[in-house]
Amino acid sequence: LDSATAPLPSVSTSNIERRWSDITSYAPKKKVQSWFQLPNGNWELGKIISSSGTESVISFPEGKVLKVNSDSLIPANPDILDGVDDLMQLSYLNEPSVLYNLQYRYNQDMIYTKAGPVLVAVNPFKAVPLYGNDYIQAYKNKSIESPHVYAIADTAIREMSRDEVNQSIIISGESGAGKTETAKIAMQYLAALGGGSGIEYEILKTNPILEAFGNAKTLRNDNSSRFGKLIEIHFSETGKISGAKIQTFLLEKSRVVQCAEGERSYHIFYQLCAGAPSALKEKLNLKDVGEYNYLKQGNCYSISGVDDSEQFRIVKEALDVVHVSKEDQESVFAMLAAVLWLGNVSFTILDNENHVEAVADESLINVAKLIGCDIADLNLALSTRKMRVGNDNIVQKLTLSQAIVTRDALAKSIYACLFEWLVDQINKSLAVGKRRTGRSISILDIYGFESFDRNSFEQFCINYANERLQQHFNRHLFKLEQEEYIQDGIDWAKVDFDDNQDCLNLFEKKPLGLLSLLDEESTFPNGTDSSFANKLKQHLKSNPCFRGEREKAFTVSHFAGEVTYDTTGFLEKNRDLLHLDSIQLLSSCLCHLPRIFASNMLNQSEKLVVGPLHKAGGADSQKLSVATKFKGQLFQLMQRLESTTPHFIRCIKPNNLQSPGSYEQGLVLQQLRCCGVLEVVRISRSGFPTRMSHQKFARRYGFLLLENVASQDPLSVSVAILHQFNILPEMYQVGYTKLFFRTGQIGALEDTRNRTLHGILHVQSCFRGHQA
Ligand code: AOV
Ligand code: MG
Repeated sequence: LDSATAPLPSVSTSNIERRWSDITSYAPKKKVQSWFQLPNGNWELGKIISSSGTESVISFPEGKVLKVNSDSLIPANPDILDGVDDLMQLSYLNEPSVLYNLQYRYNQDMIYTKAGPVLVAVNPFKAVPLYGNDYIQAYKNKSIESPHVYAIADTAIREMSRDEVNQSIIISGESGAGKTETAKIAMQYLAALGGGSGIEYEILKTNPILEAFGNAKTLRNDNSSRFGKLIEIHFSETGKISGAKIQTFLLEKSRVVQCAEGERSYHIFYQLCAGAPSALKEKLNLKDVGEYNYLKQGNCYSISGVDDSEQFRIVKEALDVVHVSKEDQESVFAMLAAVLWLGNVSFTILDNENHVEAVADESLINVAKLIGCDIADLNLALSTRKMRVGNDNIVQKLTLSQAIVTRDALAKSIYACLFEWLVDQINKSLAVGKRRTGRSISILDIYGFESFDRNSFEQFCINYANERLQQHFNRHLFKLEQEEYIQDGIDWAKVDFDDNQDCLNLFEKKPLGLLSLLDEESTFPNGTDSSFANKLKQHLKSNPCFRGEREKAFTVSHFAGEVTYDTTGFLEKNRDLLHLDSIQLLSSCLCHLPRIFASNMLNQSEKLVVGPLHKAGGADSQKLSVATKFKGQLFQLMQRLESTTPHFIRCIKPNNLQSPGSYEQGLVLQQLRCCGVLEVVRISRSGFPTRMSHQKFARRYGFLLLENVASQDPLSVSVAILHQFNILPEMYQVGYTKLFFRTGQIGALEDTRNRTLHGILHVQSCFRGHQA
């Protein structure tokens, strides 16, 4: 029982964030360390030499001595606390101390630190020696204790079987902070522990595929996810992986046809052009990346340190593993080539009304050949539009700008359908067998918060998703926590946190929220981006999270900072219409993929509706706007996550250069502040994160009791256990229905229980051996 009775670190909540003037009152003689903020905003550690009244003299390591206002000093922790594993252990939990602790660890490649229940991961931007089989085994055997994604994944597995509750690992952070890498590291651990059936290998191979088709180089991240992903990994009774299911959210379609200077389109296009063997190149008429308009605009073709042709080989191999046939793979590549050639299709102007037809050049011919349709049909689909007027079908010629929009819409929808089709194929291959247990661990990796010089509809959706996710984080770590304490009659100090409900209301309120107004304007035939912007300014000007800007722009105060959105293109992207002509064209194709796409698209007419689908119409089924559909998906996602035990990982980007060894305090601090990490630590420190009902506690540990308890009711048994194990009174609280423990308390009990059980089993097997 050693570990249970060992002295426990004392937890104190009284000395959090004291200002220097408080400290000096009881330790005036000692040379205490203190933080002083330099004009550049960074903090420097100095020693107080003397202080009198409001002034202190402070000396810095290089011999510099300053006389400063005592109020500007913030107490530093004693050296012995340098680089602690968990920020909860810091005596002073002020911002410079937290920044310093993370930096101290980061400099030694210890990129993971606990912040109470949350794992903080600082992106190393280089290979760090923390992964692989030896580490996995060590975390499995618990021979390493330091914080790690592996430890989080391990806890998820244990809690899944202990509590019989599904688990989720929710990874958040700004663009480029390391979410996708972290998700892969977690998958690696789950695959290693739950492996055996071979399905784990397939699961890991979905990563290169989805990254090739759904990631791209942006100004923030060379491998930026342009879609959200939830992967649900299912486990059998015996703890083996039995299958998985991937759900994706809103792929950034516009990137296929346009991207900013210095950015790339989706990796797969460059991989295909660089890596296709010559026979395939010939068949698809593939040219150099520089020949394609869609790839030219970013003026960026390669990523330093990445070999696109080698990546192509890896993707093909992965497609084999998830059972996409060679024939289907070739169709996939043909569709990619078709998209590229579509971007090169040009138009000639026929009359002075600017009506056009497509030029019947190599590009048009190649597109027709690749998707398997008639050149004339393709030309008609790109340059005309059939309309019904009364009972007549009339054909309207398109103007140049309409034809370009039609062409790009076709390219975007072919690509989006291809992506969906791939996810479907992957899901078929990973399908959970019939003997599903319903136990699963889900990993959420979405696109991170983004703020560029110019932000459009895509950033609007991405940041809205992050806002929702932040609320989930807040709900779990603050609101629910506080409510649960109050309900169970536990004393505790309330901690304030930044609630982002106001910002969510700005998006979601009906009828006067950003999403509703966007949908309303999208359904008006005469609605334009400027009329939309004007409506926002008119209706939302009194909202504290909203600010109208010049011309067509507006600013939102997000939890992670202010972002100014330019409404140009909002309505078109939200409507996301594909003309019936294009759908009909695809359904007439010889190549089977476009036909599959078309049959999926046919049940979406060109009419945009807002709100719930009208089922009755039958044939006239209608299309939801992009924003409404996305909002629905996010609500569903949050509901699903609500039914799981969450494990949160916060990724932090230490610099904007994507380079190792650079830790910008200001940048890190801003991320720590906006995601509420410090408040989480404060809550956990003053709170009791582990809890168990009286019944469960009595059932689980009752057998360890050495003496019989007079009354068998769960509360009496529980209290007897607490006494027997000498759990200090300040380490737990007894609520009306549950016991609440400070961090680490249950661990010691679990160890004893496991050792005792192991002992019993050992005795039993010896006994059986003896009988035989
Ligand atoms: P993100 O997922 O958070 O951004 P990534 O996971 O793609 O960010 O990480 C960005 C880059 O940081 C990676 O390509 C790696 O080079 C590096 N990196 C991250 N984590 C590690 C690690 N543990 N070890 C080594 N390098 C790492 V976005 O998808 O843009 O929001 O939409
Ligand atoms: Mg990512």
